[in-house]
Amino acid sequence: MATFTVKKQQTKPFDGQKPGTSGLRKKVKVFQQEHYLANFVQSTFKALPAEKIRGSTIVVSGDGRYYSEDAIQIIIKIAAANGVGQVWVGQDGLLSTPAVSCIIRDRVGSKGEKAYGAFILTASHNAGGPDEDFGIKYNTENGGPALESLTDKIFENTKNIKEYLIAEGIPHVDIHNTGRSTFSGPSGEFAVEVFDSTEEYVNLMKKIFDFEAISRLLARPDFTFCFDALHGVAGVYAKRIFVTELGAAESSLVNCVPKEDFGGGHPDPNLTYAKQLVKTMGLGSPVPEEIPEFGAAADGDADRNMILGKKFFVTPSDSVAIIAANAVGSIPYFRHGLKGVARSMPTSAALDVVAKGLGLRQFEVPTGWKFFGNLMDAGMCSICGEESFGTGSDHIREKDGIWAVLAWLSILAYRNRDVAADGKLVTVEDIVTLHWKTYGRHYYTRYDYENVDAGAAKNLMDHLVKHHSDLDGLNKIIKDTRPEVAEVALGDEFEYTDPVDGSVSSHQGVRFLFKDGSRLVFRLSGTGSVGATIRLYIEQYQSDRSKTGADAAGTLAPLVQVALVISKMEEFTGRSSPTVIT
Ligand code: VG1
Ligand code: CO
Repeated sequence: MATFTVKKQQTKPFDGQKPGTSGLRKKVKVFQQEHYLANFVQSTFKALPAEKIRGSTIVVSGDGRYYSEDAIQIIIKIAAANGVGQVWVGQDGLLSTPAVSCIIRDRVGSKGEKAYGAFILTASHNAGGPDEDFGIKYNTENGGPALESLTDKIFENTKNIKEYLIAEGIPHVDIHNTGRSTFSGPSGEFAVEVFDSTEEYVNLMKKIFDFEAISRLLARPDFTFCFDALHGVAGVYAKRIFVTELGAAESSLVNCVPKEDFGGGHPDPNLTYAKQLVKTMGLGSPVPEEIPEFGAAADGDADRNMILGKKFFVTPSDSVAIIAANAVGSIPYFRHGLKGVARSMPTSAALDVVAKGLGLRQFEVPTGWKFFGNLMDAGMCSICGEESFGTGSDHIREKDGIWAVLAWLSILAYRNRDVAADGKLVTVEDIVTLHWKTYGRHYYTRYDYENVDAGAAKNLMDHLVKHHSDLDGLNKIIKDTRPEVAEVALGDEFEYTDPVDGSVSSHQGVRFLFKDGSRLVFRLSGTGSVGATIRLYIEQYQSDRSKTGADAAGTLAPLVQVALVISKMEEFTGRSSPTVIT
């Protein structure tokens, strides 16, 4: 057994190691600076209770993007030096973000031990490769992202760090073959265990869903299926679940081999970046002759999802509402009912209408999955979602792309359980349009202005806040711009008080709530790596069931124009159009 010693390495703080909405994300070149990653990891260990770290098990893995393997080796050495007893690594360093959450919660080691926390190596939907992004985030014992109280501590530590602990004598650990390597250090044995990335996660999915019912759906000759992993880590799980377990054809999987640069694309499942899938599903041009009935994609770390029907896009805000409305009958995990539902503030209120209809508790939290965790731990919420293509439930404490696909397949399987008299398949579009007819429709879109000058973005937000103190003036501008748009009834900055621990998160987005239920929300992204990204969320409710089938862009055009005028978007940012529309 190799032995190691612990070295105190001198270092200096780096600016800007503040974790954002979901961890620390920077260009790979920034992470490659000597001591940069080590500083962050040491600052994290220092923010955690020493007695919990001593002898603990920590998970380290991610979406396999460029720099992951180097990062894993560095973290192993720092963990060993900080007294961690064991590091668990998914084979090839691959674990999806939802799988990490599942590993923390469900995996039991050979001595009955469980993981205390995890470093997830991902910048999620951001591009990868030597000139693109890397990221790291820490998840805690409940399997969810570290809360702000912890990330604030980590950030404070990064500002004062003078040295970090690193093991000397641990060779490069093989992470490509499963097995256990052990080392002997000053405080005893230290082990690295490499395990199959899919097993626990697949077992969990089998407990939640009726795999036989989904297999029967996939076997129908009139049901065709397509899944695009955008070269992210989802491919590993898709192969095992959709092909091996559920019997889908291998050819229904696209871009399912993980690549460290995601094949040069943005691993972001939306209409802009999932180009190939969008075309396959008949939403681009030219429209193919044969279009699958169901298409889905996931992001780099497989926590996001996009659901498409034949020539049909399901907005993420609708998706979570529809899953919630159909969960109890279609998904065995929910057969005893839902404890409650939750959405992030900018997500459309489609979920609220379902909650009201079903008499469920409902919560509105700031952007970022960490805010759902407390509600779920307290047994207050079963299903939650974000407009940013994130959907999930209390089976883990992260959003879950593959889960969302299985949830949709379950709903389709259930709706198609008795072959209808005419034998016609109930499609994704049928399910969504029927939902609108029952609950009304929330027309919705999001405009992103990426890589805007940070000062300009701040000025724009300040300008918007000023409108709050003069709603009459604001309503006059709106009337002069588009008289058909309703008046603003309330303007504020969203503030959230966690009902479980009472913690308050303020400045979570600038809101304008209109008298007819429409909403405009502006916020700055917390996941970008350069400059600022302004997100503009636009929502309009149509309760008249006969008007739910209109074109979304056309319906929202007046409200969009109002948003651009009241924010002076072009004046502040110099941008006449957004980078991405979702
Ligand atoms: C974005 C989304 C947010 C999501 C976060 C992490 O954050 O808006 O809803 O939780 O990304 O998703 P922001 O601060 O850039 O708006 V993931 O899949 O990138 O971890
Ligand atoms: Co992600």
